[in-house]
Amino acid sequence: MGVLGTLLRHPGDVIPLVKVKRMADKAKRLPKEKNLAYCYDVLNKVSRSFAIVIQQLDEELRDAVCVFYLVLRALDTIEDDMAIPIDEKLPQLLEFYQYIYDPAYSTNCGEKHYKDLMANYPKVTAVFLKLKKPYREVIADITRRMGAGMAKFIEKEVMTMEDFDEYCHYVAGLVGIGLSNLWGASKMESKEFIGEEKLSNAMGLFLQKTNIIRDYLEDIQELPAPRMFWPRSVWSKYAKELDDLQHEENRDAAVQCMNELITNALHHSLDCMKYMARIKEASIFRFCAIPQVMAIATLAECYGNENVFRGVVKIRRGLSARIMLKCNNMLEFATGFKYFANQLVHKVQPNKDPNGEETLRAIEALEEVCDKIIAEESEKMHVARVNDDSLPMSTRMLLWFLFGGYFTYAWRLEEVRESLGVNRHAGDPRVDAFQRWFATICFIIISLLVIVGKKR
Ligand code: D61
Ligand code: MG
Repeated sequence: MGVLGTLLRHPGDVIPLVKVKRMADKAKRLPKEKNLAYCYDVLNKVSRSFAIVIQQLDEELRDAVCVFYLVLRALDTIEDDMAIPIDEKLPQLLEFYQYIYDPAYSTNCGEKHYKDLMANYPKVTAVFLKLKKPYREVIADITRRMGAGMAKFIEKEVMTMEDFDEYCHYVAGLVGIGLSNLWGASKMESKEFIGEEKLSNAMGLFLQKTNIIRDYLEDIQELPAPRMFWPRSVWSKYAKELDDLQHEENRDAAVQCMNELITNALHHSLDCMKYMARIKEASIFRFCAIPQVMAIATLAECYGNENVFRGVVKIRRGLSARIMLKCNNMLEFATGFKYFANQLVHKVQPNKDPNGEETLRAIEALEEVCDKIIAEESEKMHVARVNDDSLPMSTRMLLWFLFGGYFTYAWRLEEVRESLGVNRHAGDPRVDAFQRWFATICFIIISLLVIVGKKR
């Protein structure tokens, strides 16, 4: 189906797509300083979606998070390059956290934009070295731990569910932990975020597991050697070899296997909701919320979907644009989560799927939490609206002009009479005096009301 067909089916996508295109164009405008400009340019090239959410962060954190991303992306490029022999890769992964302080460090690995990043790495280092010390320390600490974890798994197969969680902790959970440390160090969020590992880890696991599930085919077909992250304890229930799942004759088993992994990933969603509920600052909230809602939308799209074993399954661009615009607060976030949880639950066939019942339970628990948050947040908004008894600006102005007019009229009664061709002394002076004082008192009261602006 072409672009036009998609838009005709989803006309509501058009405006979000235009708005997000504008955001993306804005994200492509580069800073003046040349090293910083390189960082944002290469960020846009290696990750369109993270580029947009990083660019909308507050100035205080933007460059630190951009560099954090690029440092880890560089480390991951070494991990992912299947052409590097293990005896060279291992020390590189273990020592990478030291290279990030070396202004001359660069290397030749990866492909396309990743290769470019590795070749121009000194530009990233230049920006890294200018970051505040607490930010540098967080980045170096996470890089060290991630490199050690990647090294551990370089020859180790993901066998059990514990291995799966451990690997995902190294490559993504640690990102969540590092980000929490950055939030705390910036003082934009409470210092409780510093050292918080459980919920921060879950944020990463949910995203990484979603990627691993979606990318089955791409990873298994990787050249020169396949990358495999699906845990053996799960896939071995459905096939002799993980590779077999890509073949047409094993489609049903493959889909059931994937569904089991999706159900496992869904178990992290409750901790993700808890993490999100703790965030106060709006740009950090959006930064964290958007990837999470994208992830649950991707899981809903993949669930029961044979196409995962035929090619790349992605959410509609229009849908991802709508998600980007509807992640501004806890109410929108819980509403989005619930929407996709609901899409997923409608695909569950408990009699056909051996894990159907468990999936239903996981979704039920998630929907319950979403409903609770939606109710609480709607109530908060309602209370805020009721307590907000300030008069709108337009009403204040109107009142002020009306009584200002009356005030002027009362003090210039004689001129008014004259201009109407009446004798200026035609009125009762006592009534005139009363009008002047009455208008003055009214005007003072209204002026105060306009400034304070309360209804009651
Ligand atoms: C809040 C907001 C964003 C979060 C978060 C909490 C918690 C964790 C994460 C982002 C990280 C999620 C990673 C999910 C995507 N997976 C990958 O990119 C895999 O590589 C993992 C190692 C490098 C991590 C790089 C990274 C990613 C996102 C960041 C970040 C660093 C720094 C700051 C903000 C976001 C995957 O990569 C393959 C590819 O996409 O090319 C892999 O090799 O498995
Ligand atoms: Mg990797």
